[in-house]
Amino acid sequence: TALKDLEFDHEDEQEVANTVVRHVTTSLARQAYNMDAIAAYQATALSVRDRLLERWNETALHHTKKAPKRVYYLSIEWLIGRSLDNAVLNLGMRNTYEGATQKLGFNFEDLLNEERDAGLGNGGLGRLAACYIDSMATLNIPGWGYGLRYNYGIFKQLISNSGEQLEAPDPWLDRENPWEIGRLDVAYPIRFYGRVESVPNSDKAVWTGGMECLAVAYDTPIPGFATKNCANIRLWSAKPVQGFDLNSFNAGNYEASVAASSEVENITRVLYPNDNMYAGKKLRIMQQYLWVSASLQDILRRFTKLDVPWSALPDYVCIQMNDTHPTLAIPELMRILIDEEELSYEDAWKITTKVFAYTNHTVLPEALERWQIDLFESLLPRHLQIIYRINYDFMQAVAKRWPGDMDRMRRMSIIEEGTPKYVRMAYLAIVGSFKVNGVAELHSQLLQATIFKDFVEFKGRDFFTNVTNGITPRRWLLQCNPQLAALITHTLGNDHWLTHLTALKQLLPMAEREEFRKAFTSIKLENKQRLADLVEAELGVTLDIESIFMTQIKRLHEYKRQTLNLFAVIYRYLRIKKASPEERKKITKHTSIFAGKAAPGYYVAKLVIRLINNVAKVVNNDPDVEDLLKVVFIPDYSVSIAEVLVPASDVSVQISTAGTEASGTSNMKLALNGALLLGTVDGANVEIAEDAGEDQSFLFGHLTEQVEGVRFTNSYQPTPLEQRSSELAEVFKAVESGTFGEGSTYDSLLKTVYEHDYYLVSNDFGSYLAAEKLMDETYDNNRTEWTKKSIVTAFNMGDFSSDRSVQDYADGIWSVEPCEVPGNL
Ligand code: DL6
Repeated sequence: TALKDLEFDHEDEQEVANTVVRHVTTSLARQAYNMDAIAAYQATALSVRDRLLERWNETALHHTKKAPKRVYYLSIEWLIGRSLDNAVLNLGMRNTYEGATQKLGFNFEDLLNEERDAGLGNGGLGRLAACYIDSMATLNIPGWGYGLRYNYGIFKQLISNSGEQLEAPDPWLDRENPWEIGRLDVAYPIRFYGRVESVPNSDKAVWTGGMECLAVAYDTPIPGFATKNCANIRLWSAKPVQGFDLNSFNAGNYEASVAASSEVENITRVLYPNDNMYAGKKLRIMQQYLWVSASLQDILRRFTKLDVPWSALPDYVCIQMNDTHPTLAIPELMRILIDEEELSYEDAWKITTKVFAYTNHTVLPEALERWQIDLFESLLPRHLQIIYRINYDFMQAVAKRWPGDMDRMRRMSIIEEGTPKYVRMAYLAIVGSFKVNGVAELHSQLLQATIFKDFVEFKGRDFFTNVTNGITPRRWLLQCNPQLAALITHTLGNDHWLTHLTALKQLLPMAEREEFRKAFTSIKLENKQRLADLVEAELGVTLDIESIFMTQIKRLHEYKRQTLNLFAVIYRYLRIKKASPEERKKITKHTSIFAGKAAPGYYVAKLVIRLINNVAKVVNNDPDVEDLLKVVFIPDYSVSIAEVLVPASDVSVQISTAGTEASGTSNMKLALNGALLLGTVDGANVEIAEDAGEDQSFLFGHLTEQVEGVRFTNSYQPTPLEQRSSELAEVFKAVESGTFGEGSTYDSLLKTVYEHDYYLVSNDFGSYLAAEKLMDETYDNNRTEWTKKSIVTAFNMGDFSSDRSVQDYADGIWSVEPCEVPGNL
């Protein structure tokens, strides 16, 4: 096994089994003999939770005693996935629990599958938060996460008979969630609407009236790996101040009696299912305000217990904003300091601007948040006043620096003038923060050269920095690929690598050892077989594990270009159809795997899903194709499905238009598990290819600096598709002629390429095919070389551990030190 249980665990399996049984009877109120798999899972989870809570309490106590500077990670999404396996691994009790549940007659793996994913996120941004909190706990950094406890997480994706995405709710809390602790005593008042009265001769104002509700805390303990420290994700749930309106009830008007309370409860009802897309909905800004206000009240309550002056707040508190979603925290902190704590505006601003740091996760204009002023005016009138004042002072400073440069002032203003007016949240975040970072080298450069260029000139280069994203090796190697993890531990002779991932480099010479390659290959094949079994069971499609498993797993989005991959699949299919028996022998076997959700309102993205499914139907059932090509779309992509796909992949398909993907993180997960990169020069692909060594990757496509020019040509001097790419024109003809069902269904999808082709699908198609060809030749000509590349890729991924990222944040931005709970594990 990859990991021996920690020695501290003197309890034998029987004792652990007893704790599980005790929970069956005392927590679940069931007879021990009446324990089905669900009950066994619940009781096992509760038994693990008991251990987490001991650590949680010890950590809280220790941190209260030591009063270190703390970091608070504000993320509107937490894509945690399942917790049981992760928790027992981090506790060093995986084997003990496996044995204990076996004693009770259960297969531990089966119990793991009883757990529902906590899907409180859309994609990379939310999963990043989950990886970071794991690393904070592991590095003993005193940090908490704050988010929202949505009753419904990311929707469940179903695929209809015609291949379309359908959405169903995700009632993840329907069965009790054993990982959370409701803290009904930790609740804060939150106000919306109302009116503001200024207080003469002071900066202070009084905000009253409107609607009041409560934000109630729910905690999820997050154990560090091989440490006693335990972090916390505190999620807020909206609750009415009063259950219902008794007057209406007494008058027999039952609907009216609960109307107000259900309006409040709606605030945290459901996660907005948009990724990289701003929707501008009122309920969303209500979510954001409830979340940041409750989090700040909680943070400040903890701070005030220290009994130090407000000016010391930045010495004890750092708040990291995960994208602009929590930006309202800036005017909210100002409001609390001025209106409630009676500080002057200037003093409050000095403090506030030393507390916040902002991470940008996208340059896509459609994802940048800008809220309409009138929405603010009615919902958060006091905050709007404060934002106007912040902007006034900021504009003065800009004017002083560039006198008379009205155009610059217009460009940089936090308030976007026009009808209607908007608040530009990214600009507010920059002005209110002490540091801003992007999430990969290329992205951080691009931010500074494009959307934040004016701010670089104003704030100086040092104000902006880069922290390349990372992933936790505990979940994304140890947990999802236990056999590879065991091989690594065995070969290195220790499991130090799990917290020092760059130690994998020591294994690079193993690529030259035949025996090691054999072991590595056979693990990959077993993982491919496991995926093939799942696909057979779920979709009835038989996969050939000797084929190249090419995986593109991510949200469906035009900029991510699932189309480029899919059109190449169709092109391959057409080639197979035309090939002679002799030519067929030369065709490399491919399995193209897609998974991901489209935002319910994103029509073109949903059409792509439909086309993938219909291409799959035709290709997989065409006897001419034999085993040369299989196409699968795995429905309802989630963290736990990723845990099966990632270790089973040979090729990681990362093909966004250059300059559009801020970082990507599935690229890191796949590479760490030995998948070779087939990608564009975009996001973290650049650093992955650099570290893996360029020989290990298949890069293609136009570069960021070329994209603008090509776009211009596509729009203003368009050439027929045939001229841009005759291969793609052939593919489109096949689609239009009904090869994959009624051709006209896909008209609006194809139109995006025929006209404008904003994402350069036609312009990159030729080089994509060329990259695939090179990849095929490498796979077919020399499998040993392929395996070497795979090993070299995986063992060069040490820098993509989220431990490295979090350490970078701690050193370069947060200025926080570890604060380890003492004592033996
Ligand atoms: O930084 C995490 C993740 C990146 O890896 C992706 O490249 C990027 O698209 C994603 N950004 C967002 C932006 N969301 N909003 N709002 O999700 O962040």
